[in-house]
Amino acid sequence: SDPGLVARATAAKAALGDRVFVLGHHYQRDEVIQFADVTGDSFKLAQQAAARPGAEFIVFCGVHFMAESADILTGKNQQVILPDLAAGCSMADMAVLGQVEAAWERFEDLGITGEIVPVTYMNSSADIKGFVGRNKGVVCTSSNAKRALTWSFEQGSKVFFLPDQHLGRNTAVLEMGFGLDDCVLYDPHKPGGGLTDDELRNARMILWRGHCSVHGRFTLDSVREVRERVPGVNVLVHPECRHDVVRAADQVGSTEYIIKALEAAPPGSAWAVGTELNLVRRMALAHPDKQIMFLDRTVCYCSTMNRIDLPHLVWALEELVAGRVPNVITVDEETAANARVALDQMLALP
Ligand code: CIZ
Ligand code: SF4
Repeated sequence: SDPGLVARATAAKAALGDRVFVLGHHYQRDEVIQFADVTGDSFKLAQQAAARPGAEFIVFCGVHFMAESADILTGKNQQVILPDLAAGCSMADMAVLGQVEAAWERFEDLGITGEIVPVTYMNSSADIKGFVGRNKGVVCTSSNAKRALTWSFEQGSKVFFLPDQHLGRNTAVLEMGFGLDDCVLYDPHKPGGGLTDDELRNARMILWRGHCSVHGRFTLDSVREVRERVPGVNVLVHPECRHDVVRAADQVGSTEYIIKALEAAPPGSAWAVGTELNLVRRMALAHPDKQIMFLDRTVCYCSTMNRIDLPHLVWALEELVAGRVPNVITVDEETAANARVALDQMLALP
């Protein structure tokens, strides 16, 4: 990265000292990660921010929903800053509160809301987490999705899973023994979600039609191609990948699971990894004794994650040094309180 910018970021961070805490998501660029005080997935980062109440400024190098989660979990004296406001998440944007409320009204008309537990993946807006909290549901991450579903099926007979259809389907079918025909897909762009009353009455998993634009791009052909090219390769994918891809893989797991699996892998072993490219490249560089490659060379970075680059980070830090607080992400009190209910429920999962 540009030595001038590296020097400016270093100087600005030093000038701010403990007043600033920089969080770096695993999918961030190396030029940004080098300035992170902690790296992690979205939930770990939000918790780390909350664990440092002395840091007035939390600079979140990640995407919008993650900065919202950090604001929900941190104290009032802490301000969460997103260095580029255009860093959103296409998956989170696929579930808008009005659409989700319209779906819930449809379920209410059918008289089935009493049986349904709403579950939302961490990768959703604060509004959606608030909706789930108001309706006695739970948030989940890709590490605890099975525990969240197990708990939910103790509370009711159906789950309304938002916004990632793949995480919902993969967890229900591959980890909990559900059939594919227990799952239906609710499409917010079709009248009534594109489902008949009977389909909704019979379904156990009502999956929202959302997906990750990065992980959703790996295909069964990606898996076949790498197996042919690299005999003995281990295929390791994130559960945001499509169901057929996860089924064809050797291992599936969250970002933290992927990192640990690659750390523990024996020297000389070959790994094709189906997750975000910045992370895979960093893991390949960190473990030169292992052959770590990207599952499909045509799939690229998460474009919104990559919006946070060193120039944006330098700008945000220098603004803080100058006494201005740029790009603050705030969640209104009522939404935050409801979202906290759903997040606390996740933390209380057995
Ligand atoms: O795919 C993502 O964006 C993930 C895994 C986010 C997260 O929760 O850290
Ligand atoms: Fe959203 Fe996918 Fe990018 Fe994660 S990798 S921020 S889920 S679009």
